[in-house]
Amino acid sequence: MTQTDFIPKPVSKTIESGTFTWSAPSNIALVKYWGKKAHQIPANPSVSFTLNACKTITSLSFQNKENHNDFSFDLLFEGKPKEDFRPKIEKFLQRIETYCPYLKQYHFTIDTQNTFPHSSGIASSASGMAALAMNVMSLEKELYPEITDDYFYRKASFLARLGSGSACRSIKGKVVVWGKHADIADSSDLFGVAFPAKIHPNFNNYQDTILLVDKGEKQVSSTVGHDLMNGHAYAEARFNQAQGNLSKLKNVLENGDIQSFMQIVESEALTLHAMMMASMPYFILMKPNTLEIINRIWEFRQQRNIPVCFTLDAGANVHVLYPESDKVEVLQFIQSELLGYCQNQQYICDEIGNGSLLINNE
Ligand code: 2P0
Repeated sequence: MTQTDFIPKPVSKTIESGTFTWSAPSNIALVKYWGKKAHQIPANPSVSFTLNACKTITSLSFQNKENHNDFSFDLLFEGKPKEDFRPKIEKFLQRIETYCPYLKQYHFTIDTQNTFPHSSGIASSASGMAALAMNVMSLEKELYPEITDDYFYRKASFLARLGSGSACRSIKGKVVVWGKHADIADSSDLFGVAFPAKIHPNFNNYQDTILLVDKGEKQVSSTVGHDLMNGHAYAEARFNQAQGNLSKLKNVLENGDIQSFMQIVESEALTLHAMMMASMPYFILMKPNTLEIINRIWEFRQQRNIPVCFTLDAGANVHVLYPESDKVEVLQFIQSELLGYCQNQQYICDEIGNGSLLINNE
């Protein structure tokens, strides 16, 4: 598919008003997206586990309006006006306008909330943009009832990507690949696709306990971080490495080799941060407690022979990944040895989930 396939024919129908509500989860990348080309095209393919508990719930109400010249919307966060989010939403609407030419016909009220604590250091852009894209597609489905389910979800991922790259991996599927890769059928730089092969039962309900090490504002936005991969000394080697790691991880997800899984995932996390440290300007998003936790995880793994590993996002928080069968022991370890390194001892128990969900359609 190409991007022109997502431009609809002129709409023949108008709807007066309505409301949809969708939830969309966050996701955690195993092979990381870090570096992009124009129009939110990734420099390398990535793959993520879809999360379940950490999500954004967004309602979109729409009303037909007289003037069709401008975007018009009110923005609420947890029911209260939130002007800070306006520029991001305005930019999103501008980016998707070609693909959703009907948007200027309506006034929107967007009301959004997250299930995870405010400023927890967990990025809400993935779940937030995914939930908004699902709502837009619900409106599109009203206007074009003939669109197929496949098109509906593909285009939702395509739109979400234009809002925030990683958001395209929060639409549908437990494991999602975004970015063209020779080993993944139907993979595309334009949208995420559900992992096409059967995933080994070792990864069923895989656990992700998120340790909140630092809940402060990030010193560097992800968008700036991505841009710093342009002209980065190690960029080409990194993009090639990600291609190779995705091939390896594809086999691992099919054959259930958790030792190799841990090796690839931890190497990806550390490489992501190594890229940040080696960019110009350089920056460090890990905190001393991030390293303490990593060392404790390695000690525990060696002493107890339990396959627990970590990954990192673009921040100081640590995602602790482990099989469901080891949940009791690992949670005991986290509670007794790792919570002291978390801000206010805060953590979130999450696990692999299925993607976005329609909550309400009026
Ligand atoms: C990822 N991250 O694959 C990588 C790993 C963070 C670390 O994608 O500029 O919010 O909106 O496309 O998607 C975070 O960057 O950036 C991210 P934009 P995004 O999940």
